[in-house]
Amino acid sequence: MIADGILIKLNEEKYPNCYLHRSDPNDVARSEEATFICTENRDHVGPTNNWMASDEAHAKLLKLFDSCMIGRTMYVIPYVLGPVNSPYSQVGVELTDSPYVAANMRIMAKVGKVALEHLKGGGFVKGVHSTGVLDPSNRYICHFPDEKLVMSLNSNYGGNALLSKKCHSLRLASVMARDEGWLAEHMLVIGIEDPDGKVTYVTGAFPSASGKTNLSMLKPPEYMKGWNVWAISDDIAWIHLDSEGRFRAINPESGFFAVAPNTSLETNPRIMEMVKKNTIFTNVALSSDKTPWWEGIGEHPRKLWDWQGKVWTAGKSAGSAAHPNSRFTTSIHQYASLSPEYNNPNGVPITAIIFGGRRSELVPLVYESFNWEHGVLMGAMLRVETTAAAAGEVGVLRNDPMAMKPFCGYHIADYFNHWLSFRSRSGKLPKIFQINAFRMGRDGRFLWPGYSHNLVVLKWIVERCMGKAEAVETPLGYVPTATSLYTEGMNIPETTIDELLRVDKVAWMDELESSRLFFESLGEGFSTVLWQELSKLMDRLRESSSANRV
Ligand code: OXD
Ligand code: MN
Repeated sequence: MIADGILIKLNEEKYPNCYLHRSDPNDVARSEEATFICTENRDHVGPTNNWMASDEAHAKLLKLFDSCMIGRTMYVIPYVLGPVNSPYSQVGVELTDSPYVAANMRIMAKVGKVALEHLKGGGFVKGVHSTGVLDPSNRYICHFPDEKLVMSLNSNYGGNALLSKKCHSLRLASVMARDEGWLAEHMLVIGIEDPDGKVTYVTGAFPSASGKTNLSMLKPPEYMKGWNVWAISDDIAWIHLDSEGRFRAINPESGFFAVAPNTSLETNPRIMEMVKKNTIFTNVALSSDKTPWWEGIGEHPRKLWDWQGKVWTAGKSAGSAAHPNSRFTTSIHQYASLSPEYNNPNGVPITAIIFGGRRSELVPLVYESFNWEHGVLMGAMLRVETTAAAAGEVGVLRNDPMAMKPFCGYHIADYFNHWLSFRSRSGKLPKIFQINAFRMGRDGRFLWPGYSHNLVVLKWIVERCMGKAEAVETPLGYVPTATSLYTEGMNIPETTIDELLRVDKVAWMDELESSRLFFESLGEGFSTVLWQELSKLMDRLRESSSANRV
């Protein structure tokens, strides 16, 4: 790859066994417009997915794939997703003509003989990928849930081409999960250790590039001695019910393919330490000493090449030096605070589920749902600002229910019903929370410092689950009292905390109206339980005048 110009070797002393890859500029993010769910019947996929009839998709793709690998090397990548020996793990095989994809897959999944051993005569997901000619007008990422097949052409970008990730672990797995009674979710999984040594496991669904990796790899702030966060997953969770009806989560992946910009020794020293060896960087900038650079990492070096390899001068060159969606791919085993439970074949027991995303206004820093159905409504109503992880405009508000809009492989109304079905199947339902670390003040600055300080929010969530932390009952749900959130040593003015926790009832009525329109667009299959929850929330907002402390 170095000889062919696909990779640039980085400084061996400072970044041993690390490489830089520069993508074609038209291929730097997930291509949602080129992503299709292919079934016989359009109703299967609903209005939030692109649909193609499976016959038509087969015919189209077979033609486009014809001879596409001539003169290239084809890599055959058998992989296991999940801990070896876990009943929840799955096998897939990806064929690709991209050495870059093969090298990334080797980090992101357990590949090789281990997959054949796990197979034991069972089925596997089939993935066919070709770089093609990177023609965006003939780019297709097609999923065939009925055949457990993915075909991806004309993109080498991670989310489009590492077929174990979004294609298998989420789009196809979500269909299997519905049919078999489990959940395949766009969620981080972490263990939060308190000063008594008790670890509480939580999952968190946030849209792409909204802080999941940072939250899962958070280093506690100085003022939270005795606390720690153990990572199990930064992106995907497969959640099964155990024999006692408890939610148990595993991470199907073995590596991180995560956003680089804004990661620094200050914001996340644990990630900085992890990526210092055996890492593939994609579309970051390059310093003259052959070390990677991105916006937010610190001082500009004197000389820099941008993500396209052009000389870049601070204050003079247009755009950013690193692409906003530039990434690192690193093995999870290099992470110092990896949970000892990461490989537990039964997964970890989940006490709380968090929904979140970027909202510069409206959504309080944290609040708790009243019950499961209300929590499912909270997830279904998730409306967030778009990020650079998908091609298209950034910062536009869109409905992204459960952070699964781009990843749910079937009708989203049906998906909500699947979530609701856990009410009767589990006697140990996790509590559901929503968080928003991106609320801004009138001056356009973030009110909350985020990063390591997010542990203050996680602590409140853990303490709510233990029945310890105080809250105020608002129409929206349980919101912390300023004192229950306050953690000794935290240096944030009380007025800022008040603003972060404020529930703006008028603005919420507008939000509910846009949720109503979204739900209406989902057709007749949309749950009556969620309609009732929405109207209860409307009534609470209309009627409320004061809040009750609970
Ligand atoms: C990702 C994404 O890369 O969500 O994880 O786009
Ligand atoms: Mn993701």
